Amino acid sequence: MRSSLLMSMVAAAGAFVATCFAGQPATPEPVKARPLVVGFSQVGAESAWRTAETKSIKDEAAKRGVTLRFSDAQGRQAAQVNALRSFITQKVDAIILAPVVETGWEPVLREAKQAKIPVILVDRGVKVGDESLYATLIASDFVEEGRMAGEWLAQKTGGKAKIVELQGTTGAAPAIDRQKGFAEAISKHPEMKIVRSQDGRFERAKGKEVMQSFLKALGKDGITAVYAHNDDMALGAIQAIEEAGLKPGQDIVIISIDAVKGAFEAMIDGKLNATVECNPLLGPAAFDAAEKAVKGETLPKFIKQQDRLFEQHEAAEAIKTREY
Ligand code: GYE
Repeated sequence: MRSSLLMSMVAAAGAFVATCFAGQPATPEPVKARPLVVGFSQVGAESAWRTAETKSIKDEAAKRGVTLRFSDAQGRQAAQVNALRSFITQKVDAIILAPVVETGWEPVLREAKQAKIPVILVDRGVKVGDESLYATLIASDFVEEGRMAGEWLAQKTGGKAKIVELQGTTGAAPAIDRQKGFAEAISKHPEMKIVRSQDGRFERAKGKEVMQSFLKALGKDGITAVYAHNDDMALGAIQAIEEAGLKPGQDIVIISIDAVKGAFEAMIDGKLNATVECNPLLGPAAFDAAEKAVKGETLPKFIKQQDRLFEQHEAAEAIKTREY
């Protein structure tokens, strides 16, 4: 009696253990992928465009659970090189770089490559002999933007203008290329001349200062148009023009690039005539690229952003949906 009870207890226990194991998966659950650690070396905070780009990248990192190491170089290439070296020492998974100028990047990019850390370039390109030093460039075509601005101005002025040019940071890809595209477009119009051209560092205060010096040197009749490589400098120039007793947008035609909110407000006020859009919301594309590059996927060398031009008459409607 006792032994049969014992035997049935053993059998029951065995069946219980068997059921437990039958419910277990054959292989252990896959370990969840570790969130990426990404270093972002930003140029600075010189313009509304730049602030919008920083926000887009920070927001997207937070959305994806990416740990972002952020470094602001305050416009100095040396500080960006230091930031990249520190990201390499920290063994980040990927680096996002918005390079202040085009040249001088080969050594540090080679160090990143040796450490097998992919570098995603955002918004500005670099000049390197070896394209394998970066995974991709996500940016606008700045030559095309300059061309659009030049063609628009030719149409607006009937091919006749005394133009002053406010250039972006010397050596920066958008300054070089926006100058090139614009010059190419107006070269078809012999009566369109650039009478002065100077670096305004993409900053509003500097744009104003340079415009003041242009007005002083050339007088009120010496300038009929302003071409600014970004909206912030155009907004600074508008202040200088008003302080000189002239009507911006009427006495002097003004076109710039970026299409930030401030430009739409100035167009609604009739002080800016047109702006060429340049998309700063590069966060989603940058992290898509970083995730692919970390997995070892090959990316196209240039992921081009699509831009368009806005005129005054479109500003009131367009401003309602602008995100930056
Ligand atoms: O147009 C300007 C900024 O690199 C495209 O940099 C960017 C430029 C942008 O500061 O406002």
